[in-house]
Amino acid sequence: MSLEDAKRQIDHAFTREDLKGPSFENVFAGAPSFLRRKYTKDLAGVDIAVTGLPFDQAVTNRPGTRLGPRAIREASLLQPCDAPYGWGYDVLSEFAIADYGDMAFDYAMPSEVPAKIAQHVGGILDAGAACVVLGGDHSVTHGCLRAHAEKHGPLSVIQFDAHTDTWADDDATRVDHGTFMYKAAKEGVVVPERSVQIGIRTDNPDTLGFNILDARQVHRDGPERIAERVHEIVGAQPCYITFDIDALDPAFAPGTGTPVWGGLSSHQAAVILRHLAGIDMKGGDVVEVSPPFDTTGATAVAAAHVGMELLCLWGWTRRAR
Ligand SMILES: [Mn+2]
Repeated sequence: MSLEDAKRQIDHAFTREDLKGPSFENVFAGAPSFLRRKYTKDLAGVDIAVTGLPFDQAVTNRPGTRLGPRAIREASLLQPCDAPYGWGYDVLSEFAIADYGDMAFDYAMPSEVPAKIAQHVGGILDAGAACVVLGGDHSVTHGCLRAHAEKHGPLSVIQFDAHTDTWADDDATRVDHGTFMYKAAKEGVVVPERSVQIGIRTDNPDTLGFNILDARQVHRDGPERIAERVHEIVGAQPCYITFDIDALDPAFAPGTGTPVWGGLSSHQAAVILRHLAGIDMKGGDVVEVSPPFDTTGATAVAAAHVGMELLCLWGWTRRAR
């Protein structure tokens, strides 16, 4: 398809014939798939499937992240006409990326959701695609970690967050966005000593052995040095990146359930992510965007950029091989 033909087409989410390539559809029009990728359940030939997990019943404070995937998709429409800044390659043109849509589940059965997520994400991985998730509250990461550990073994996790999410919780029927990392560590799907939590600025005396690079360290040492530390901790281990948007300061991401001051700037997060290039990232997510509290849309824009960076990180390592 010529560039001119592409520009005349609309609704690329459904009409695009090639899974690869940029999109020049009017940003303000048409059906909003993530980055205008094809919206499909057919994973044949797909390198990365992006899927939404619109679940928010595990929050301790303000809800609304069930509306996150839709808002992040819409905010992503600003990006797919140019190669992503600073990478030197266009992940959208080199890899087949599809929008797999959202997971179906019964909203009235929250205790079933983590297992459903593991099944949903596991199905994507079994089809031979990698998976990038749009949340949803942070509890959705638990099922994602289980699915990835099932395929790749125990994982290093790189967690951007204001909170460690390792508060003790030994009740298997509870679903809680503040305790899922405790459960994931106890289950053995993550390896705390080869994992790192970045941007933390709430107190939790029991670290469970996770490495913590708190927000003050990011401000003191700068994002390049923080990325170096992450490489030292994670090494060549298979890893999963989970980005809670509340890692960013409320000035940059107000639309989230549990905002905490003193956080990362979007610049610091962008530099850290770019400097993680080379890690063996198997999958990732961006979570905790709550559109009802996102009065300017800035939070969804930040999350859409994080989503793009996750695709770039995955592609970088496959490209190098
Ligand atoms: Mn979190």
